[in-house]
Amino acid sequence: MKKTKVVVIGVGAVGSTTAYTLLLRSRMDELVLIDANAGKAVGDALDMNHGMPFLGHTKVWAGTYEDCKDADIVIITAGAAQKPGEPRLNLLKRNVAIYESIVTEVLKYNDDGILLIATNPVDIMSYFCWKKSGWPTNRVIGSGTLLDSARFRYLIGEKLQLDPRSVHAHIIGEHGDSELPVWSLANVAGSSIALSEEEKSDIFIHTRDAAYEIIEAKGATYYAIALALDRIVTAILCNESAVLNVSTLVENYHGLSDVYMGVPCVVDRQGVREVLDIKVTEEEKALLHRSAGKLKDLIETISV
Ligand code: 6V0
Repeated sequence: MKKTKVVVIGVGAVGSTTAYTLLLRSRMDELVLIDANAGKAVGDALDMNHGMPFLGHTKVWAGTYEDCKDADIVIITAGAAQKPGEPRLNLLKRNVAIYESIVTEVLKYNDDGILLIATNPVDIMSYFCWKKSGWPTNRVIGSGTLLDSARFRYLIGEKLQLDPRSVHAHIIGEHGDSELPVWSLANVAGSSIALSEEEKSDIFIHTRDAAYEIIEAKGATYYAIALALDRIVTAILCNESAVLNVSTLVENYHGLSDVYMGVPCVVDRQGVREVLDIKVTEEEKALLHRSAGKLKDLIETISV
């Protein structure tokens, strides 16, 4: 049987935590770490290999782009970190420049894997990778609003004193400031969520602004995004057909086309098998259009 292989490009806070999470859960046979800072990848691989007597069979090594050959999934978490006071647009341009070289290198060795993007702004970086790679959209996936939806479910669960796994609720649109909660579909066991408008607004604000709060407290966020990426990898490798709010290309979606954003998708071995056409209210639709409009404006600023 063919060995399953996952490559993580960019083993900073997010990449190394993701790699470690995948390893703990024995998601693949082979795990390759690549970073511009080669020493970091070498050190992480050594450190992880020393845990093998407690774990099992996964082969981990610090590799080169040649190791992308035969990879089932290439996760890209490489990126320039935002400097204090730096506009988002600057970050976008720097990350697009980084991705130009990364995607070019990956494509030399792999033409049938799945690209899983986490670098911010994730919807734009995913759109860039789709265009640059020429791969079908199902094989270029952004982490989208999966993390935001998890934060949302956690906070609703806290409020209702329920296990967040029993809360079904979605954040869609941009992974960022213009994202929106789909309260009209939020439910527990099929019943809508009985919270006041004030409580709902408080939950959404804490969902949307969670990253700011964590970055303020400790400089970066990485545990929950690592679990979200692990969730997507599992849905792909185990051919689960799981419904996950990943970033994908939408076409004729509530009147929106040619933009990547977070929406509920069926994820299986092919990647995004299907985009689910959920029902939203007129107000939610207007917010979704506003979010997509912002993403489209950002896409205009990059050349692919
Ligand atoms: P970090 O800790 O600075 O790690 C970035 C890594 O990328 C470093 O190890 C760099 O050496 C490496 N790198 C830079 N350029 C290259 C290159 N050309 N080739 C290979 N490696 C390179 O950042 P952190 O891990 O905290 O964040 C990484 C990205 O994830 C950022 O864009 C974050 O904004 C983004 N996040 C996305 C989330 C999501 O929900 N999608 C959540 C959290 C963070």
